[in-house]
This record gives sequence, structure tokens and C-alpha cells, in this order.
Amino acid sequence: MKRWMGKFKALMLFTFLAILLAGCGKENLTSLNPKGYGADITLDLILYITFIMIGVFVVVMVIYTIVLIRYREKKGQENEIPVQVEGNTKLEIVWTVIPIILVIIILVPTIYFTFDLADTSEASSSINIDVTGNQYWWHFEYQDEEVATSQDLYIPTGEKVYLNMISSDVIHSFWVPSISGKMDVNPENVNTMFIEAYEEGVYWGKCAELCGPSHSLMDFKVIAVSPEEYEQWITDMQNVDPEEVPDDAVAQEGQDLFQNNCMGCHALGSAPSGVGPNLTNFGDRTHFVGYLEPTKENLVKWITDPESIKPGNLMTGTYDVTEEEADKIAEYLMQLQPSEITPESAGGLID
Ligand code: HEC
Ligand SMILES: [Cu+2]
Repeated sequence: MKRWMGKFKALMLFTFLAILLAGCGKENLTSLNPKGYGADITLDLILYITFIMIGVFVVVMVIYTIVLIRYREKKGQENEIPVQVEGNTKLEIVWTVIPIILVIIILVPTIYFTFDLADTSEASSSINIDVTGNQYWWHFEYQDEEVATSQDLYIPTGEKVYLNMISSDVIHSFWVPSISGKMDVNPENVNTMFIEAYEEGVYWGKCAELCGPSHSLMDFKVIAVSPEEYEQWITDMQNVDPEEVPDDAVAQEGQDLFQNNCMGCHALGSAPSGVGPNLTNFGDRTHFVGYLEPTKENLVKWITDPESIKPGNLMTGTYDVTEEEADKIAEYLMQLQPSEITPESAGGLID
């Protein structure tokens, strides 16, 4: 009885853990519910190979069980030595050929789709975006549009968008599990991959290569909108006047403070970004610094003590503003909302 209780407890623990971990996935951060081309193919391949493996397992287990039952030692056979079989050519051929066939069945679609996903022959007639990975944020430049943004990557649905990716420091890896596979982002060479989202939505991206103390916080979003909305967004971004003075007095003070303390690293408009992210549409972010909700409280905390939010970031200790000043800057930054096309209009985050 005691022995069974132990096993029962272990079973309960596993069941509990399975249920608990199953709840860890987010609707917009899972490769098991693909919403784009790369993720779709990856899941198909995973399932295809898994089913073949299950088939192999079942066949082997059936043969194993039959052999166990059929050839077990029966009463009166205790001292009998069974017929010794050795070097059966027929069997040798069978169990060499079957695995080779299985490997080919797995290999052909895998190789086909590996090349398919690496195909950049249509890149020149498509949207190209230059992506830079930085410790611990992402920068995006729309090649032909003179539009630059950081952290939130806007793309149109239903078409392949080519990303030319490089790193400004160490190796990162670009991964949006719901819509694509992952690709390393190296300091020395440009790696190109395409992503395609089927549906509108906000998809969560991750850096998938350990790159420093805040690696796990190097999150970003892909915002997929309809092609018309995408055009609208591009136009809105092109029309931003980085010098535009906000209406209310507090935000105006914030703008002055921002220009004096922060513009050395941050860019507005299409100007190339320096050490820090482009903040042109900062007020539209669903999250900032990758993972925090853009409330005023969080923003003031980030400006006054970035280290507590993202250890090892390159902003810590490079300027001197009081909490009161940070509050005004936050007021200004949150008003930077150049477009009607936002993560919210794309359906927001599905949790
Ligand atoms: C030395 C360069 C530097 C200076 C000066 C600087 N920043 Fe930053 N800032 C950064 C870097 C680098 C990041 C990215 C941090 C990360 O995510 O790891 C950043 C990130 C941010 C973000 C988050 C952006 C996003 O969308 O995720 C905000 C907001 C911000 N800075 C505001 C400010 C303000 C306000 C000031 C001035 C008081 C300032 N920064 C001064 C380098 C700088
Ligand atoms: Cu990284």
C-alpha cells in the first residue's frame, strides 16, 4: 500500500506540473499555434517527424511484445538451448534498409523547407527592413521609406517581409515564435530571413541567444496590420516632425529636458539611432524596454533608475535628472503618438 502511495503521489505531481506548464504559453508567443509562414512549416515538420517516430516506436514495441510472449521459456524447456542464429543476411538487409528509407522520408521535406525558408530571391521586389540587434533592444529601418523605429516592428499581413539583420555588439538571435523560425544576428555579417504573418495581430518576439545580463528581457513586438494600414503607418511616420512642440506646458518642459539630456543617444523621426532606441512612436508601444507596461510610474522609474529594471543596460548613469524632471519627460514621451495605426488597432496583445 505504502509503495503505491509513493507512485500515486509522483503521478499527481507530474500531472500537476504538466497542467501548470501548459498554462505558461501565451497565445502570441507559441510555435504550437502558428500564425505565419515560417512557424507553420516548422510545426508541420515537427509533427511529421514526431508521427514517424511514434510509428517506429509502436512497431518496435509490438514486435518486442510478440517475441517476449512467443519465445519465452516454457515449462520443461529449462535446459534447452534455442537454435543459434547468426549472420542472417535477409534480416541484416531488412534492418539496414528500413532505417535508411525512414531517414530519407524525414530528410527530403526537411531539406526542401530549409532551402525554401532561406530563399531570398524575391527580396528585391519586396519590403526590406534593416534590423540591428543591440544589448538589449532592437532597431528597425525601412530601407526605401526613410522610416526608423525601435522595439515595435510593423509589417503588412500576407506578404513576405525581408529582414537584413546585423548586431552592433554581440551575437543575438531574432525569434518571433508565432510567425517564424529564428535567425542568429551576428556582428560581422548580415543574415537575411523573411517573415510573413497571416493575420493581423501583435506577436511577441524574443532574443534567443544569451547576450548578457538582460538577455531574457530583450523582447520586442511584431505588429502585423493590413497592407492599407501599413501604408498609412509609413506615411504617418514619414510626416513626423521631431521638433513639434506639444500643447501642454508640462510636456513642453519635458521636451526641453529630453532634448538637453537624452537626445545624445535617442533619435526622433528617421534620423539614425545612436546608442539608444528611436522613440518616434514611443507613446504607441504596448511595452517599453521590451517588457514593461508604459505607465507613467514605470517610465519615471526607468528614467531615474534604469539599472533596477534592466541590469547591464547602456543608459545607466549617463545623465542626471531628478524625479520631478523625469515625470515631465515621461509626460512628453507618452504623447509621442504619430499614427492611428497602433498595436491596439491591430487587435492588441492576446494573453
Ligand atoms: C548613453 C546613452 C543614453 C542616454 C544619455 C539616454 N538613454 Fe535612454 N536608452 C539608452 C539605451 C541603450 C536604451 C536601451 C536600453 C535597453 O533596453 O537595454 C535606452 C532606452 C530608453 C527607453 C526605452 C525605449 C523603449 O521603447 O524600449 C526610454 C523611454 C529612454 N531610454 C528614455 C531616456 C531618457 C528620458 C533619457 C534622458 C533623461 C535617456 N533615455 C538617456 C541609452 C541612453
Ligand atoms: Cu540579445
